[in-house]
Amino acid sequence: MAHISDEKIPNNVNLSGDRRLQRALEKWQPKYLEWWMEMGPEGFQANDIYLRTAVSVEPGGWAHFDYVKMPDYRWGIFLEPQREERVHHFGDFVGQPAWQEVPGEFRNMLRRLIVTQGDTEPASVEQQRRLGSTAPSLYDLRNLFQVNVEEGRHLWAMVYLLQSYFGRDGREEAEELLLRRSGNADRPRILGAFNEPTNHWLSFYMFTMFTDRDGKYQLSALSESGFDPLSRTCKFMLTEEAHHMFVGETGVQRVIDRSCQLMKQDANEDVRAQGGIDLPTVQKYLNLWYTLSLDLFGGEVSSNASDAFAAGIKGRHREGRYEDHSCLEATYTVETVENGPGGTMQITDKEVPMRTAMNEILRKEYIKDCQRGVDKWNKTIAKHGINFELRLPSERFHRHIGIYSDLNTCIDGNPLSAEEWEARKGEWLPNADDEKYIKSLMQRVTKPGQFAGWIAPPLRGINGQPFEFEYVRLS
Ligand code: BYC
Ligand code: FE
Ligand code: FE
Repeated sequence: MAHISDEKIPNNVNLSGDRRLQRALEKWQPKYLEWWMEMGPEGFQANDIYLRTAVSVEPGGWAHFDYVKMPDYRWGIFLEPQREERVHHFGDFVGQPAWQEVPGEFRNMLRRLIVTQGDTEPASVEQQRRLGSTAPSLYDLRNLFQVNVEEGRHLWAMVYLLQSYFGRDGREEAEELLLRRSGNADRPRILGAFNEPTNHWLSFYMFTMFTDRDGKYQLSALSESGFDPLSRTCKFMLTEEAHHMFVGETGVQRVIDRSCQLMKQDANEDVRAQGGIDLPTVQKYLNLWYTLSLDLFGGEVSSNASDAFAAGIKGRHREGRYEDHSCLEATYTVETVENGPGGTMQITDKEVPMRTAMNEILRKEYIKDCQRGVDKWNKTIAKHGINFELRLPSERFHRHIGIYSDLNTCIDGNPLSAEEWEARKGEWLPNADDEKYIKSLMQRVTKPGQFAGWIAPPLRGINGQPFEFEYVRLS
């Protein structure tokens, strides 16, 4: 069998000079392609798509645009260039040289973090695999596929770490990553949100807005890592993540824009009567995907998070901004939920060691970033002169992980009884009618430059092309 050449797998990890890695990847690559054909985008595998491919880490090198058939996409392995003098800059090993190999005592912790990260990448491709048949335009169809191939590359990035640094069990984990399936009862993906259906475009935009943004913060925390190969891999992944969040943020913004136009066209401001997505429904899908994504940060108080920080393996978002990089003495205030008198729930504040609160500290950064996006959406609504504001629900609302997981609350975070919750949840989360309505709108539009009636065109196209460019050649 021919050896994988640097031509076929663009990389900056000296693949052609590393026989062991080459052999491992040569075994894994056909299984990856099998997975891609079975679980990747349904249809369109033989079509030419106008895609961006990373061909080097040099400025400009990772943004090469051309028509490519997805199975021929050059999934490569790129790390930020190594800096010789890099040291641990938080945790218990501050000032010591960053690790270039996996230290034995932290091997399991590191493998678990890499596997968890790796698992989300193919999971998202699986969740999105049927969206192509209902794309609102060729522009959006192309963006979906761009996101999909890059999530595929993110899987390669984690597989590279497993195969290069973990020996046999790393290779086994790399195979397992191709065997779990999003939403499958017997072998589900690891984290909650990655088993939820994303089967229409409103959910897709909310997913790329909120769930890919979790990716940004998790990758950012891992890019601070004292395990240098992990840090360098995550830094490069972050450059691709920006486009995924752009797809989500502008996707929702275009839905809102269209919705506002339709409101003004109708005497009763009835958006659904005109085939649009009304703002209260947008709010419900925001509530759903935002809260599912909050869960991805883990428990507010976590000994795992504390251990990872202590080991210098997972830091905070932009760790350099903080003054105290040891956090051994510091505390952090979190809420606790306890049973109060007469079956009520009482919420009180509690001080916990700062290191155990690292999941919550990261989540708070994420929330700020989400709020910035929602503010932008609200500007679009205000520009139309419409009196409506979208907002982020309370952190306590609709949670399944952490201190609020047993608590029912309204969107403002005030406790509700189980009966009240059952009776009212359809006010805040998409109900069966909403789902049915949104799905009824999902009709594909295939002419270049045309868009479905429920979404406005983008302001500009991709890579300086006009939005009426033929982003996907359908014939
Ligand atoms: N669902 O100590 P705890 C992305 C588990 S997205 C199910 O509170 P810890 C992307 C947890 O594993 C970024 N289980 O939390 C986006 C633990 O299990 P064990 C993904 C959950 O350990 C879009 C137990 O509950 N990257 O890249 O600090 C498209 C107690 O947990 C969940 C990462 O997540 C959940 N939501 O874990 C494509 C980075 N949350 O040990 C891609 C790597 C927690 O008791 N992962 N559990 O069996 C991590 O950093 C951490 O594992 C977590 C938090 C963030 C998940
Ligand atoms: Fe990713
Ligand atoms: Fe992503």
